Amino acid sequence: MSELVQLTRDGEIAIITIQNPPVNALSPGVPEGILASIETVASDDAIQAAVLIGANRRFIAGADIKEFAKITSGGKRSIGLNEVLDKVENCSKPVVAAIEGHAFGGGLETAMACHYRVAAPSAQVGQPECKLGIIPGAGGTQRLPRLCGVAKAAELCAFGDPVKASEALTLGIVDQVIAGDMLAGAVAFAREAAAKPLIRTRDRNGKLSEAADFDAIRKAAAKRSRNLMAAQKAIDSVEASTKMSFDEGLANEQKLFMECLYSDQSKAMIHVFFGEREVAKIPGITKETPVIPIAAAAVIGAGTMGGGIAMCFANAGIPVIVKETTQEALDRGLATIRKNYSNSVKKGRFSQEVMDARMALMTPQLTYDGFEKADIVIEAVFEGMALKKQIFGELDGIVKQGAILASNTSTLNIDEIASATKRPEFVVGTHFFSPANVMKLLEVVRGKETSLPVINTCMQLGKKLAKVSVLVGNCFGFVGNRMFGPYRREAQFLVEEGASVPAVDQVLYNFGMAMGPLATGDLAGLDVGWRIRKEIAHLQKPGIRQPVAEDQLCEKGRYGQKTGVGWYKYDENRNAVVDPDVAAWVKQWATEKGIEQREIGADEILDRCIYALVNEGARILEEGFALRSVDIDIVYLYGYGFPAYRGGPMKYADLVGLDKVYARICEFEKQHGELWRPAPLLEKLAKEGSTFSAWDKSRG
Ligand code: T1G
Repeated sequence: MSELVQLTRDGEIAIITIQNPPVNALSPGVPEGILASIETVASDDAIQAAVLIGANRRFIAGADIKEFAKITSGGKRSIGLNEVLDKVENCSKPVVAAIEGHAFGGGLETAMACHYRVAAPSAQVGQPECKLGIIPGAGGTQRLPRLCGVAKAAELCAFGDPVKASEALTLGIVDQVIAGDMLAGAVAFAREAAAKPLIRTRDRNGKLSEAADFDAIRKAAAKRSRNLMAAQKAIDSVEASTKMSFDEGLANEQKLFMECLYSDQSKAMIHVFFGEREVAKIPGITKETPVIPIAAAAVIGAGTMGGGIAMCFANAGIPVIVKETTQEALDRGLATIRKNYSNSVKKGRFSQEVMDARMALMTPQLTYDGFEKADIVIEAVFEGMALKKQIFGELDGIVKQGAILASNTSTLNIDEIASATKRPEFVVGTHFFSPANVMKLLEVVRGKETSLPVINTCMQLGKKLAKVSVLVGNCFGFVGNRMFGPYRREAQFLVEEGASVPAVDQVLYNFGMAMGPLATGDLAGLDVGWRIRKEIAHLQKPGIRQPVAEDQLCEKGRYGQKTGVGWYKYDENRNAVVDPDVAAWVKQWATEKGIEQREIGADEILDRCIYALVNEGARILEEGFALRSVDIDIVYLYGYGFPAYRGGPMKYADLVGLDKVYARICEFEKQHGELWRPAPLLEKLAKEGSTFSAWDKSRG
């Protein structure tokens, strides 16, 4: 028996225990161990039934995702699970799956091949494969509809959301919910089952004839996961279960599974799965690195960002002081917070009691009273260096030693802000994204003095605030905004050169971005970039082309949604309406600048915008302002609406091929000059036929 699967007995009941920490994935050796155990159960007359359970109160989290690359690189034929599950299902003795923690993907498929399933109240089951760009590949789309009905099975496989044990019981996925000692309860259940006739899940065809509006489910899946192939394929496979025999359905599922597995979408989404976990690993930070306890917080500024940040702390149950300079500003800030919470209550996200409890954790005030008790203070005031340094100077005299002083600046120099204090090792950037109570990304900006315990604390705090924390370096715009500059620059240049505003946005929207670059400018406020450009105008290199259109729009007071006009006009429901005036003005501004207007195709629009991201990303990596290319990808997925099925800008470039990306950028350099000078790292990797992912690995 492999050490990954243990077979023990409790009288006439066999206990098959999966022990493959941390999540009991079906790594090589586990399916084999299950198979050997089942063969023993079937052949030993002393055994009446069996329980399949996971060690550490965790059932099986699915196939070993790390193995997929071996399949797509030709090193391995398949996950080889179907043969094993066929043996489980055809075992002559009842096999009971005892589910604690997560039964996900191949884990649920294994449980459904068993004859019965019992679950702990806190257990969750699900088919999240579509979040990896694949579909269930071991019978999930054939056995699940037989247990919970066709429509529900299609939804569970297309959306990938888990269901709790109580709902799984109602749906018929599990047969009993057992509180307390799971093993004892499962063994007792198995004893009873031994006396009952065996029913294989594959034979439970009753629910296959239930009505299901597959087109409605396809539409809902397309709305929720735009352009995601796996979601649609999963629905196709479940629908096939109503038209084919079990074995035909299984073969069809395998075919669709392989189509998805070999797709770029799946490679991208598996990259994201491991990337979300990789970004939390910081060289030099270990389990021994101290974490500063955060039991009380304070936020300076109750504006859009300050208010959203305060909500994050209250949502996490951490008391938070909210300081403003005027009562009017404080009232306005609190009113916005209250409105946001009321909207959530109206939408049934949580109760009025929860809202009241969160509001009660906030202390709005005009003074620094109580700041001496705060474990972290986050400054979220206007983007002005002088004001920030004044505030950090004041905080330095008030806040207790050992507390963290953080700035929510989105562009300014953390070291310069820290220089206003005598404790730069406790100063850090915590760059939230608007709306801060919604957006999942948190850029943790390390200053040159910022200590590892402070970084460690902020990375962990991000998790507590339900954020994805990414550590970035202290360069202008850090990672996200530094790359966003060239991306939006190219979008403006393309419009000045003749592309229409909606055309540019539509190309990036079709690519999968949540919103086009120009509409995003209108959402964030065109004046934000305009003020920053004016602040740094003295830094601009002479002779380098600068976009003109957005500054001109701002000169006209067109800041975007907040003024009702920007690149677009906005109706009373904030829907964007194309404004022909803008096209006429841009034509005039371009002509004044001697910029020739021409027909521009979708490929050029896409490549200039996305490759501007990639080129700047490569510069950030070689300058050391991001630890790994995957960190940049995660920043773009959670902060800038980059589609997960593209993997992020750096992974997308890898999938296109860095040689092609480099060649295209060289073309643009010829046409548009030094703004498009390829980053040396990109040039190097392209010429070596390598990838950014390989570069990450090479840095260990
Ligand atoms: N394969 C390989 N490694 C895995 C893994 C998996 N399925 N799941 C987790 N890990 C690693 C993870 O990278 C991390 O590693 C460590 O385990 C702890 O994970 C045939 C084809 C179960 C909810 O999609 O959702 O089955 O960073 O930090 O927060 O049809 O892990 O420590 O080195 O996430 O407690 C379908 C994926 C696979 C579930 C636990 N299954 N896992 O969350 O721990 S495809 C999934 C999760 C499949 C079949 C198909 C979560 C979790 P490291 P963690 P956690």
